[in-house]
Amino acid sequence: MPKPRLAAGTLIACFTALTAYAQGSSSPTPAVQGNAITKVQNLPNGVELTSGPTLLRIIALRNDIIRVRAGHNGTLGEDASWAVLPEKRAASILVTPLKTEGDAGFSTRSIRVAVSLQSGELTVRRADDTIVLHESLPLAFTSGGFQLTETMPVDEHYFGLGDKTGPLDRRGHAFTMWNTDAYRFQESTDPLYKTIPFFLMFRKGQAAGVLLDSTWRSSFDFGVRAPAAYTFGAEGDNVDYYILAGPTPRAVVESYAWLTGAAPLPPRWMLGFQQSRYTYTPASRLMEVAERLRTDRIPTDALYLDIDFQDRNRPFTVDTTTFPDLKSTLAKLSAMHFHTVAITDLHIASAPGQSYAPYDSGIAGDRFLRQPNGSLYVGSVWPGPAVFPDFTQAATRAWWGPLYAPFAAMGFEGFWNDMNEPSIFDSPTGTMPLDTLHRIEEPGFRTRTATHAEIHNVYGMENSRATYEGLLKLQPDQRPFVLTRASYAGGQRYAATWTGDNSSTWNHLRMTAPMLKSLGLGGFSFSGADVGGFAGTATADLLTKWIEVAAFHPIDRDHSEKGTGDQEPWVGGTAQEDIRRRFIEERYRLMPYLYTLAEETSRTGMPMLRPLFLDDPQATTDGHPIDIDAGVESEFLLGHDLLIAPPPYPEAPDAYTVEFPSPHWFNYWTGEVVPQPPPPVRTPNAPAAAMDRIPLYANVKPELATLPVFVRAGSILPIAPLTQSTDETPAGPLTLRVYAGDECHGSLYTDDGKSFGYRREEFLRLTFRCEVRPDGMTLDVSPREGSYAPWWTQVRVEVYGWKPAAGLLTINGKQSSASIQQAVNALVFTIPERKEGSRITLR
Ligand code: NBV
Repeated sequence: MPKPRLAAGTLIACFTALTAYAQGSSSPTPAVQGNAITKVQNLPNGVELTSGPTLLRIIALRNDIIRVRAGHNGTLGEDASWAVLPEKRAASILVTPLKTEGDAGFSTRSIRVAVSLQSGELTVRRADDTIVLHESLPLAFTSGGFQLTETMPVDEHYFGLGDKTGPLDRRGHAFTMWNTDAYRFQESTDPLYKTIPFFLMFRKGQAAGVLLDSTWRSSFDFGVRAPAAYTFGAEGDNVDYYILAGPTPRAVVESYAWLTGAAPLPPRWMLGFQQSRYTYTPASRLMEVAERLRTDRIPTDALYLDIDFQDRNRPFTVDTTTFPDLKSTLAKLSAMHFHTVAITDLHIASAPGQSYAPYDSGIAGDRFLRQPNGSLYVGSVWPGPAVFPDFTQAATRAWWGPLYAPFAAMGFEGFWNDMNEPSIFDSPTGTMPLDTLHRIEEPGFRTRTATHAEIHNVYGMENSRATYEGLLKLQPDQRPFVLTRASYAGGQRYAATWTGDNSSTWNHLRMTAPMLKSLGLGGFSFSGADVGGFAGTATADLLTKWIEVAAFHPIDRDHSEKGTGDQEPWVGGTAQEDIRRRFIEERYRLMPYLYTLAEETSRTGMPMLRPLFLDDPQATTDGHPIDIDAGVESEFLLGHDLLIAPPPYPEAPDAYTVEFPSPHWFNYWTGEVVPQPPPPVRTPNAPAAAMDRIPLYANVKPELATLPVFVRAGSILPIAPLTQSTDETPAGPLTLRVYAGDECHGSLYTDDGKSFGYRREEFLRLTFRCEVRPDGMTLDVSPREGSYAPWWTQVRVEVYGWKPAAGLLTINGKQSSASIQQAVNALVFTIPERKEGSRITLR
């Protein structure tokens, strides 16, 4: 290969930039002779390098996404993945080989990939020369595994890794990925239920991402072992990771969805309030709860049946003594507009000769995991001794799916896959032995036997996949609802999730925001935490505040453990219930906005619940992510437009500061503009300098009955009349709340909420724009897109933050006689819905 020459100044500039990047790293680029590159082969889409026994291949899937693979015996590992879609792994673009002395690599339109020939270290830069990632040590193979070591700039912050507790910013913390039944987890418990080995780096307003595609036990250390380096690696030796160059956090999240797939559009009822308990039994208790929800007018969509509805805890059975006629119970609930979800754990009771169909058919088809000596693996869980389906075989999943047929026919509309880490009671590790054998028989994979050490982290995901795909086969035109506890990267394609067995404490309420933000960054937009807490009994105030906050979570499910006090919305008296009802009602009014967000997730991967930096990476003047400021961790965005700001310590009566990621906001409840604050008070918690770096803040005094919610200026929110379930057609006009501001816009997506008709154009999409001009305000409602007819015939428009001089309203060029009413902080008028769209002018 000809060695291209570059001006010496360029090399010096690069070195200086790297040193500045590390800022404090004692040895930014140690020369490790042993890792010198001995062979370089440029490929049309990347480069292949050899260093001793190590083979490294870096290819560009897109201008902004590269895949890095390495093997240490002169070959690469198997090119297969449970997380990354096959067509994405096969994507490639043409690259330009690097012409920098001392480096091998390539450039695309967006990035430059360079591997030092001397040390083997990889550096990825964006076209603007900012550094995406820079190895401070070359890739190292350890016994059976590998580790990557990257320079950790002092002002870089790390987000993601999915199901994790602790501060949203992972800097200064280390984590393990090993799916674990973490009953009663606490703030520093690690690992938890899911493995999402994907994180974002954020520095000076720019973001990038890394997906480590390894199902083996993996670890991530952001400066714990070495203060100037972050490391990640896994126990398996197949090095396979992706670097996503951003540079916006939104681009990183969308790239991750491009690689692993976005969560499919859920049935609309998933977004309603859900009531659960371990367990509503007997049937009369379930009906009592259902009836009370309706008589107390607590809008609700879903009810759950936990393990005690089954015969001796055996999955896919019914305890007919407590549920003598489950079919008619479910029919009654359905007539009351409830959707009932059944738990179906994956451990199948080991019950030979007992006519237990899942066991018998599984044995007949050889569907269960075996030990190295060939005998079945049996572990004790809820049903006692149990066997475990071998979900990494397509044939096992095809066997599992039909087990749902009688339950779907009975009237269950959703299914819940619990305990699928998998959790085993009689094992010292809480899970099955690492040498338990799984069989991979799967399109896209080499057919082979793998140990549990390799499959453990993907086992729960393949369980939920079997459920999802099985339901799709049984009911091809019904969107499945599957809730899973364990999963892996990409698992969002099959199931929604929740944060597992939290506790009924104020601290656990506080932990919900960072946990759900992190899950959302990792593809799991449809997530929730047990409202009121699972373990323990919530006090009335805690349950109230939790219901308030969770009204703005993607999944809003009240759930509690066996043996704890009641936790339904009426518990604690009518004063508390009235507050709780108000918030659940508000969720239902916001349903058009929520459903529009869910559709956005399914199209782009953008999570419904977001950290503030995701939409506003440039919020702060010094480029730090606003979410790391004290107290801001509890705030979250619901979509681009709503900011929810619970107290950072929700039980404390102290006033607190809400920070906003952009300068103009309205109070959601009153429609008032959030005023520019007086000059900051210099207290230790809110030093003036910190406040100077953010666009806007407000001081709030917490109260039990209120929750600060704000709307971004320039939003248009679609709101519906209140219903008691999403099955009900709202009666009355659609409301558009227009909050005057720059780039004023909004949208609405709807469809039948349950079928795949939307793939056949049976949806309705509208976009709204408003503009304030010197001579008045215009509001444009786009023509209808899609063939689905709206439920409204009129649109009620509420305008906040702007007043007309003359009070004249023109609709599509004609002066309207419709009256403009002055409500508190808003102008209100009603216009007819029109298929062709409308232009409204206010003067
Ligand atoms: O099935 C019972 C529970 C369930 O309610 C909970 O949500 C799961 O996370 N399950 C765990 C097993 C027992 C936990 C003590």
